[in-house]
Amino acid sequence: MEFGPGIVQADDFLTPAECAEISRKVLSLEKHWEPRLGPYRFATLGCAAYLDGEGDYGEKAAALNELMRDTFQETYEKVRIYFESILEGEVYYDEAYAYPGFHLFHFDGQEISRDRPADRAHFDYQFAKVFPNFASTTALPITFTIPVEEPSTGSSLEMWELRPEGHAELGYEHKEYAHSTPSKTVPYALGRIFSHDGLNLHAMGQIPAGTTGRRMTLQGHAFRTERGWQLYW
Ligand SMILES: O=C(O)CCC(=O)C(=O)O
Repeated sequence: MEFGPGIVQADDFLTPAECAEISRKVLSLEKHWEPRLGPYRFATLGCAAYLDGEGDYGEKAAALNELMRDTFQETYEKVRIYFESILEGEVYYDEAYAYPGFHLFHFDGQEISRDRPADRAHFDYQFAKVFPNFASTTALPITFTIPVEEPSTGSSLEMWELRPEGHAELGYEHKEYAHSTPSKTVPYALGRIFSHDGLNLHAMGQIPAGTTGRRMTLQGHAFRTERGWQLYW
């Protein structure tokens, strides 16, 4: 499988019934959701390196892993088998790292009309926070997103043609770049799995005015290790 500049691999993955069941389970665990900084009542279920990697990532992952694994075991195994079919080598989870988790947003139709994905454009550099030997790995990392519940206007990913080399050349002013440079929209679809290397500037796609409902996605990463590919969040 080839990843790299701008490449998003998309495949059918979960049926609508499986998505509904996962969503039901996530909703039943509302007391474990963690409100996060950001608009649209942003919350997560699970521990994420990009949010928790500078704090107590290891302890937090350990505290949540049993619950996440017991609840979403079938889906995690399906994710593992999927990546084993497109990557070379063993694909596995490591209990010292967090299992894939969920992004949750809620829209009530009253949100400001000019949602701008450029405001949240970013690179997925979080592997550097949780894999101390990341500099010795030459394989590109992988980011994946599976929409399990979509709001009224659907969901998408926004992507710009900017890679880490260009990021450095811009003095890391990537948000200015995103605001002034055209981007490409990758439409999501319920139950499909979308994977890319996370190293193109990207963001959650635009939320059109009047959007209502919940946007729930299963999020995770794969990182190349000596053993194979480790899945984590
Ligand atoms: O929610 C999305 O569509 C994108 C998530 C994202 O930006 C990421 O996983 O890095």
